Amino acid sequence: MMSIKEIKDRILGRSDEAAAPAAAATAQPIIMYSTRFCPYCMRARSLLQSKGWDYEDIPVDGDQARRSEMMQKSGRHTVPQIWIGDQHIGGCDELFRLEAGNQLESMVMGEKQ
Ligand SMILES: N[C@@H](CCC(=O)N[C@@H](CS)C(=O)NCC(=O)O)C(=O)O
Repeated sequence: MMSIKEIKDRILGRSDEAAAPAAAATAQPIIMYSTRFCPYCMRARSLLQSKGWDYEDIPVDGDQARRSEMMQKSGRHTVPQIWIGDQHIGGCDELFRLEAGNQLESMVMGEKQ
């Protein structure tokens, strides 16, 4: 049975070794700038975790330098902002669009985009 902490961690999209199984490495690295409580970030995190993929989550909550870096790299100001390899794919909506179009896995697991 899951502990209250594990249930909370799941809901909040946190992952630690106790709460989540080890994630698998991907051919293309996945990077996501996010904030902890943004619902779009939580949805994106949840999709990536459901795939079992390892990804780098860069928190920008209260970190203006990181947020500026995200804005400069993406040209956008909302979170999340996600990259697969060198390719900026956008936010949560775009991530789910790729999944719905069966393109996400091949981008993540492909050698080149
Ligand atoms: N369509 C975007 C929506 C993202 C979004 O609106 N994120 C909110 C946080 S939940 C945000 O960054 N708001 C700050 C702003 O609009 O400047 C996506 O799918 O990622």
